[in-house]
Amino acid sequence: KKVSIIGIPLSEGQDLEGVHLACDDLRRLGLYDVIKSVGWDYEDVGDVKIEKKKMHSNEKKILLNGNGPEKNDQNGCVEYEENNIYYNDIKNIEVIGKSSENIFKQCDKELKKKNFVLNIGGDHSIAFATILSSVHNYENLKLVWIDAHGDINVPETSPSMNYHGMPLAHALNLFKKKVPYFEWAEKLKHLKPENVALIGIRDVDEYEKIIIKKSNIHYYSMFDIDKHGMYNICKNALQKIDPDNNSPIHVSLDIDSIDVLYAPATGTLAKGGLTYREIHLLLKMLADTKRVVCMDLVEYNPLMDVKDKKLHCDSLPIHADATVTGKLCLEMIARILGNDI
Ligand code: DIR
Ligand code: MN
Ligand code: MN
Repeated sequence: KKVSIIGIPLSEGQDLEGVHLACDDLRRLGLYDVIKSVGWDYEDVGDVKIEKKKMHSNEKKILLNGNGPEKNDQNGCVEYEENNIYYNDIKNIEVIGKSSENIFKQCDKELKKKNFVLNIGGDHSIAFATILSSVHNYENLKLVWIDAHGDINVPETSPSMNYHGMPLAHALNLFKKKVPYFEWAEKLKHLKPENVALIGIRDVDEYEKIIIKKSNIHYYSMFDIDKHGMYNICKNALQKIDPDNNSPIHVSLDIDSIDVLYAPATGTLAKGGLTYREIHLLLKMLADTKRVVCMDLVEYNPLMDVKDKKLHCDSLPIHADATVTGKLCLEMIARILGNDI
């Protein structure tokens, strides 16, 4: 029972400074002790090399000018103007594409050891490479993507041109054109939509909604969770993606899925998120499958975190200085590794 820890300080998929500090922050707050305390060995393989490039400030392009993508054609199909320029205009695509190859290789190496691979971001951009690694190593891999957002924009529909809003679409091979600096991935197996459950969504862009609805992924909005409760939602999601209960699972956890009250330190806050109990129940149920092989923990921005009030005592060996969101991250890691009460 060993965890491979991979730090992935990639922050170029979004606009804010700080998300690259998460891996070192969690190391400092007690990551190793927490992992040991729930009965696992660990191997920290350090940080993946991010291929930095000096950026000249690129003016935000208004991409959805004119009519934007057609959304009312007969089949409910999303049609959009096809134009190469969009793909080169994904912000920081060179850094992200080149670094993603490094991420893929490191993740692949760790998965081959049959360790539980813990990828600590960084922003959600890292997930294209980590997921392709998991798909590459595990036949029939299933994905549980936990997020306030869909992250399923394609360049033609993205309102921000930030790549962290697109990695799920990219991993599903929904992009219509080749992406510069991602040539290394072109021959790799991608994800199939029926193997994906997207849980917690509540802040989804106009065209993303259409993509989600027609893509054949299984999706669960906050309303679904309100109505049926997390226990039923998680049971249903697992039943849909893995009816035989025997497939390996990759969990991609965006900290912004959780309510601001419990996870204030992230760049794109969306009101009305998962409660403390809901995220713990979800991770507990996933852990109980004993089939989670890899988890991404992304979008934690230590620069935005707030002091923990310490009104409670902690059963985990977390550093006394831990801030609210940092502490939650460590609790969630313990939970996915099987911390059961
Ligand atoms: C928005 C925000 N949907 C975008 N996305 C994310 O820029 O595409 N925020 N992932 O965390
Ligand atoms: Mn995300
Ligand atoms: Mn998000």
